[in-house]
Amino acid sequence: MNILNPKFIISATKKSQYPTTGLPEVVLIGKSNIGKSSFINCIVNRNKLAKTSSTPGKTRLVNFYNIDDLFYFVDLPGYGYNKMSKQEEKISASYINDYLMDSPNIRMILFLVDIRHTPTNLDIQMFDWLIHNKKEFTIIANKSDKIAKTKIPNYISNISKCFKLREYGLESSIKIIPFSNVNKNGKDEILTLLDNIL
Ligand SMILES: Nc1nc2c(ncn2[C@@H]2O[C@H](COP(=O)(O)OP(=O)(O)OP(=O)(O)O)[C@@H](O)[C@H]2O)c(=O)[nH]1
Ligand SMILES: [Mg+2]
Repeated sequence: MNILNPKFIISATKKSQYPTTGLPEVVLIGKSNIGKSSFINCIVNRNKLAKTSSTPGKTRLVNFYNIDDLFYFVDLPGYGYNKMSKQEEKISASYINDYLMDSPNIRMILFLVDIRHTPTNLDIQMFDWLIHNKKEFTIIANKSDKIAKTKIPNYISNISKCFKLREYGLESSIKIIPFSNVNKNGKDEILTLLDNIL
């Protein structure tokens, strides 16, 4: 896939604002500051299409990007940003929930976690929610530039253990892809995945 014309469409606060073209949607979920917005920029080869920040809590709404009229990237707010007020947290959670619960066009869910760290309690909650709601998803182990290449398999198997993939019999159905927005590790694999599902 060679992306030529990615366009920002809308920052939605309610379902009535979601696009109605019926194009498939590829959605990014994960904790604040994990690199969801950076991931979109990396895949579409633009530095500033999606707004990113070194401070967590940058993305607050449901952002739709039209990618060459082939699909939408949907950038959701992150969770677990501890400087958010309870009220803000509730609003963010409702945006995430509303979108994931009943968007008919979701084709692919990319669940970003930090390759270096044991998934947080909120990551585990998100994982359980996805499983419980029978959502198919792929885990992106981001920020792999921060660890030695030779150690990547160890970190991936730690994430797999924390999510109990083997125990749940999910080892073969849920992929964990090491990725980096900095050195583009994993980018080709994602582009191939997108080609295959679209
Ligand atoms: N080293 C490294 N830094 C990254 C990577 N991906 C993102 N970052 C940095 O992490 C910070 C957060 O990135 P964002 O893309 O804004 O994160 P987000 O998940 O969209 O965050 P919210 O909008 O708060 O939910 C920025 O400073 C990025 O430069 C990566 O693969 N490697
Ligand atoms: Mg963001």
